[in-house]
Order: sequence, then structure tokens, then C-alpha cells
Amino acid sequence: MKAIITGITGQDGSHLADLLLGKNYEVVGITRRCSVDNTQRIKHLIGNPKFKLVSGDITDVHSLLTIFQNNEDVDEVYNLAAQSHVAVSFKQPGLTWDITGKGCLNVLQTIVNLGLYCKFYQASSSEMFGDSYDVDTHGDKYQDENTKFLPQSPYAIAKCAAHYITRLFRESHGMHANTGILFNHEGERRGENFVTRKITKWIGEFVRWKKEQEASETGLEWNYNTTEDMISVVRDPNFDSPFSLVLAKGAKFPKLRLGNLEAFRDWGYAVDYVEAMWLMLQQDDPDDYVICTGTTHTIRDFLAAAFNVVGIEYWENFIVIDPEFYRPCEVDFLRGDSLRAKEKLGWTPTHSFEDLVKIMVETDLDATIQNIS
Ligand code: NDP
Ligand code: GDR
Repeated sequence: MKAIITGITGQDGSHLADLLLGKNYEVVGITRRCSVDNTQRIKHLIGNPKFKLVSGDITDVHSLLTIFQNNEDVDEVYNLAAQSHVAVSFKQPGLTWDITGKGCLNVLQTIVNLGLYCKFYQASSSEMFGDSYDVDTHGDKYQDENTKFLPQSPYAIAKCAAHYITRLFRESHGMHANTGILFNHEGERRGENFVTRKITKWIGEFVRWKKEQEASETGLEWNYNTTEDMISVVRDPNFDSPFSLVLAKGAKFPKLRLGNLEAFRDWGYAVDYVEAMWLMLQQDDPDDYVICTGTTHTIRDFLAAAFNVVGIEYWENFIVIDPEFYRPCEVDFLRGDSLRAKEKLGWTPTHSFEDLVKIMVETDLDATIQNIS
């Protein structure tokens, strides 16, 4: 079996490549030219004879044409490439449209123009629901495949366009074209400017800095003055130490700057979610599937759980609320219902919210400890 993955260098692309190579697929990943190395997440795959990177960009139809012509025997195509940051999409709406919306059309039309028979997966998103939800018999809010879309960002609008284009190619060209409406999924490979990873990476770096301070001198007092942007360490005035000058130099650490902490997200573990993508393409008939955990938490909940892993209870002391990270429009509540995926694909998530937080914090702690040694 041969698969083409767009967005191979991203979080999901890398996990999906791991999964498919484990199933003995030949994997062709499309990467775009970058001035710095963007292959960090797939470094471990380079050199694998079944894994190949080809240069291309989903906004450039010519490059897609060449890639698909060279891989006419492809069985499965996973379109994961996107400008995937919601806040960035407000600042670069045109670019987001070209990549996240039109890019999907470029891939689908290339497949049809070349007359290829392959199955197709489109990475749709819970952001498409935006402000919309249904209410179950217990009075709880949820979203599933029948919930209407009410997108709240240029990113979500581009994803809606790609979603409907995929459905159209299914209907009009008879393609095995599927969409996975995935709710937020995270993990140790998550991009550092998404809120979960931003938090866990900060915790890893803070713990490292604190250890360095404590190793350099005893008798320290910690100062979490909530009116300041910095966490500072001061010497106990009754403790006489010759190292006070050295300590004073590096004795401040910037607090974690975040935006809205009140939004609810249905957070799952990325490794579980790429399995669902693959399962969709193993079915006889194409469909649309919501993929989620069915539980929801606020960013506050995530902070409390993440700081708890390192034994910190009063996490508010370490946070600065910064308007810079607020969005012009927010999606306030997401909680999915993935009954269709359970019944048709046999898919359920295997990691809880608590598992996810622990994996992420512990990975970032390990990374900083390796840095020290
Ligand atoms: P990432 O942001 O980690 O990865 C995006 C990938 O797209 C990167 O490999 C990036 O390449 C690539 N890319 C961006 N622009 C182009 C382009 N013009 N041509 C080719 N490749 C391009 O996203 P995730 O892995 O988290 O998500 C995968 C997909 O799933 C995305 O479409 C995202 O919108 C969607 N999604 C994600 C969810 C999540 O919670 N993670 C939930 C729902 C949907 P480069 O490394 O060069 O930047
Ligand atoms: P989201 O993820 O927008 O849901 O999109 P993100 O982690 O960026 O935001 C989640 C929530 O956290 C709030 N927030 C902050 N967000 C970021 N990035 N940085 C901050 O400092 C910050 N402070 C608070 C946000 O306002 C928001 O409410 C992700 C992406 O992976 C999309 O590609 C995907 O489609 C959806 O998940 C499902």
C-alpha cells in the first residue's frame, strides 16, 4: 500500500507516518521549502527505505501535478497541510484561505484530472462548529456530524470550504472522499504556539530555571508578586552568601502570558486520532466522522492539571493575562459526540485528559533536564 501525506512535517503528519510505516505502507510526504529545517518531528524516519520526502506546496498546482504523476499507484491520500493556527488566520486570512481552503481543492482536482483511483482524507475541524451546538436529553451541549456549522474565524471558514469541496467530490466524482471533523488533539509533538504546549513547555523551562537557582545557592525566597511580569528570586536577608551577585543576574524568569482562560475544549491525544483517520479509509463507503473524547475542560482546568504534575497548586501566581493573546472572535464551547466513529469504525480514544496532560508535562520536563546535562 502507498500513501501520500500533505502536512507530513506537522504534528499529525508525523504520527500518521509512524502508524502507516508500522503497517508496512510506503509513505510519500510532501514538504515545502523552508529557510530552516522543518523536519524535526520526522527525523527518526529519514533513512527508512519505505519513507520518502518530496518537495511541493499545496498552493502550487504544478508541484502537485508532478508529485501525483510520479505516484500514480497511490492508494490513500491524507490532506493534513494547513495554516492551522486560528489566531494567525485573523492576521493572514488570504494565506489561510489559499492553503487551508483552496489547497484542498487543488489536491482533489489533481487526483481527478489524472484519473487516479485512491481514497482521500480531509482534515476537517471542530472549529467549523464555531458558536453552534446541540443540547442532549440531560441538557448538556455537544456537537456531532449533524450540528450546523457557524464558523468564527478565517481558519474555520477555509476549513468549511474544504469540507464541502470534499463532500462535493464524493457526490459528483464518486470519490472515496472522507472528512474527519477532529476536535483538539495534542501531545508531545504539538506546535509550541498552541495553548497546551505553550503551557507545558513553559513549565518545563521554569522547573529547569528553578533547579538551577536552587543549585547555585541555599536560603532562597521565591517572590511571585502578582503585579509584576516576572517571577523573581531574592536572597533571604538573614542568610549570608558569597554568591549573591551571581544569583542576582539570572534571578528573574518571565511569567507565562496567556489570553482567554475560560473557553472549553475537548482535548484528546494525537496518537489516538491518527488511528481514526486511517480507519476511515479502510471502510467500503466514504463518510464524515466526528472524532473527540466527549469530555470538555477550560484552559484553567488544563493549567491546574499541568501545574499539579509538578506539585504547584497556586498556578495563578505564574500567569499574566495578556490582551495580545485574545482573539477577535472566540469559540467558547466544544464537546464532541463521536458515536458514529464508535459504531462504524470501532474507534474510541484510549487516553484521558489527565493522561494527556501528564504525557505533555513529563516530556517537556525530560527535554529540559536533558538540556541541563
Ligand atoms: P500543524 O500545524 O502541526 O501542521 C501543519 C502542516 O501543514 C505542516 O507540516 C506544515 O508544513 C504544512 N503546510 C502548511 N502550509 C503548507 C503548504 N502551503 N503546502 C504544504 N504543506 C503546508 O497541524 P496539525 O498536525 O496539528 O494538524 C493537521 C491538520 O489537521 C491541519 O489541517 C489542521 O488544520 C487539522 N486539524 C488539527 C487539529 C488539532 O487539534 N491538531 C484538530 C482539527 C483539525 P511546515 O512544517 O512547513 O509549516
Ligand atoms: P484552537 O487551539 O484555537 O482551539 O485550534 P489553541 O490551542 O490555539 O487555542 C485553544 C484555546 O486557548 C485559548 N488561549 C490561547 N491560545 C493560544 N494559542 N495561545 C495563548 O496564549 C492562549 N491563551 C488562551 C484560545 O483563545 C482558545 O480558546 C486548534 C488548532 O489545532 C486548529 O488547527 C484545530 O482545527 C482546532 O484546534 C480544533
